[in-house]
Amino acid sequence: MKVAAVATPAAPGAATVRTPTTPAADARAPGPVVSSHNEWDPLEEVVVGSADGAHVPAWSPMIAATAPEEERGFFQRLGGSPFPAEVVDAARRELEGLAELLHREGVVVRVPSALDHSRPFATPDWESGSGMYAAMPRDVLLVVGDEIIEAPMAWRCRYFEVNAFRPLLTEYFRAGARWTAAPRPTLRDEQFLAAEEAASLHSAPPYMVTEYEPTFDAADFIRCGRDLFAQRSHVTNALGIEWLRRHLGSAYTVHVLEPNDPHPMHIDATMLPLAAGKLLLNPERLPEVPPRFRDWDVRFAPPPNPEGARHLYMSSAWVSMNLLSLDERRVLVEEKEMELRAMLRGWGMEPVPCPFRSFNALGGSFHCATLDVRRRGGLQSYF
Ligand code: ABU
Repeated sequence: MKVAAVATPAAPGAATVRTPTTPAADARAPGPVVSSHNEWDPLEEVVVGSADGAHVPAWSPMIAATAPEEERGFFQRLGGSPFPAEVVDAARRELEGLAELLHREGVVVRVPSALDHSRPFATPDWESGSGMYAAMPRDVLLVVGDEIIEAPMAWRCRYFEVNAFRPLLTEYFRAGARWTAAPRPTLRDEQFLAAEEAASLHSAPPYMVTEYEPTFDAADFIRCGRDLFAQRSHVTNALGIEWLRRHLGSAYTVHVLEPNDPHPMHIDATMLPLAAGKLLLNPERLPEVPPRFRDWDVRFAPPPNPEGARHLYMSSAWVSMNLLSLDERRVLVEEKEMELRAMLRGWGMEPVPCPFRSFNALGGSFHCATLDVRRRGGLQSYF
């Protein structure tokens, strides 16, 4: 096996979604280039992920902990190989549709640079037969105010995924953003519960990552101004949450929730604040309103629409509630989620339908596939 010490450098400016990109920095309205404090202020600039060259992660206990059991054969057959072309093509078409919709709404759309996800790579401690993709900027990067934070991700195959976003990060940094990388975990074997250790537990292991070093995926955090809500998961450990808490300092409070999720990985199909005072909850994972939200208008998402059965290789069907807000009223919803659309209308919101069912095969939906780099609005407390 040919092993490269680092992944292919990203080609600066290479775009995978044919959509107008940001005007030159000097043509942009004055103000911070990166500024996003919550999930709902009016959206001005967003990164949309790319399905190009997506590879299936190799089967391992980490994958087994979060992938639906019925898809085990898929990973065992294709792990380390490209996702089937029809899956990637359909996801690419939907990403293009999403980017065009956002552009029509006046949002500046940015895309990651091309990265060769087929290349094996290694550190002094381990090797990975391939990378994965750059489809989910939400997992990789966390925007808190004018700062973009690179997440210390726990899946080895995602170790260099951030490289697809580096040209953008450099550009944002040049334009005044703060740019931080959380301490890069070594991801030695000690970072993971051993397969036999997991198997010896009476029930499913609570978390596959140990507390060896801090790890987190950015999608395990939800932002509500001065308050962030997090969960521990198979990729986010207590040290990772503590690292972010100390890094953000006393201006922010990081709350840890304990959803009832047997396969926790990312909190954005469990809770999603849609506006100041409006919270959408997953009725299975958070059947009781977290105390912090008792003064909010909290509603439970209806069950996902089973119509148009498709393979969900890396997520649950609850990606139905993985939404992206254009502002406090308008929110992107998968077009076939009719019950959710009706529920949102009854809540005084305007659901904006967008086809995105095929993309779900890659493990997420609108929130996962995007990173809101700039929303109009300042830092506030909502509690
Ligand atoms: N990665 C988005 C969350 C998927 C899930 O909770 O099923």
